[in-house]
Amino acid sequence: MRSALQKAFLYGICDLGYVKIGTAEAVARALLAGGVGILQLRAKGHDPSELGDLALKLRILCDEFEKPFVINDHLELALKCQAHGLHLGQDDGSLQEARSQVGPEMILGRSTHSLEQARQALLDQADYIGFGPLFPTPTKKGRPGIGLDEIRCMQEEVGRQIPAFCIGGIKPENLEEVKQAGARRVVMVSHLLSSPDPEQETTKILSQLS
Ligand code: 3NM
Repeated sequence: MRSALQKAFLYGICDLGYVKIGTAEAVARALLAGGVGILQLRAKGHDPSELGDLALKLRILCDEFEKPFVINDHLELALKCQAHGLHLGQDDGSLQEARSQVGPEMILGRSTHSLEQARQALLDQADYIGFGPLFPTPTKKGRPGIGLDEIRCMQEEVGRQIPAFCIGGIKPENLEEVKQAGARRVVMVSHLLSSPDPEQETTKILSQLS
């Protein structure tokens, strides 16, 4: 799945803040069919014990589409469902420690919120980073937007070496501006999940990225 990660330009997140557990598999299928290159299960506030069945279904689905499946936060759950990746925030411990627990194969992603954190994640051998939130967003409440000024430098220094996905408040209305600022890869959560047709919307956004 590491080579699939290199080819991922649109990162989809099945976020249980927007999608009910019962419809999550269908929504994930729509995102994958629409062309997301990587899919994450994000379930803030849910106990991992509620998520085992869904995580396994999504991992199998991602196998079918040959796209990496990433679990946000929950290392044990990632191991249990044989996810291809684990995504960790700045407060979720060191990547080195996580690596020692998940073994050499698992993709490790890191959220970064500044150029300095992005550089550090590269040094810490993250396999990819998220970089944001570019704009304030209801999906990650209480965080100011970091703006677009550091994107180009981040892309040059970090994004040339590992995939770097800009994230946070990205919508069709600002996608061109985000690209002009130097972003090559993006994550979109609320826009895709709130769309009446997530598959078609994903395809449309993807066509604007390449
Ligand atoms: N992580 P939307 S911003 C999940 O900056 C997440 O680390 C962020 O959702 C970060 O596309 C974010 O709805 C929310 O704004 C992205």
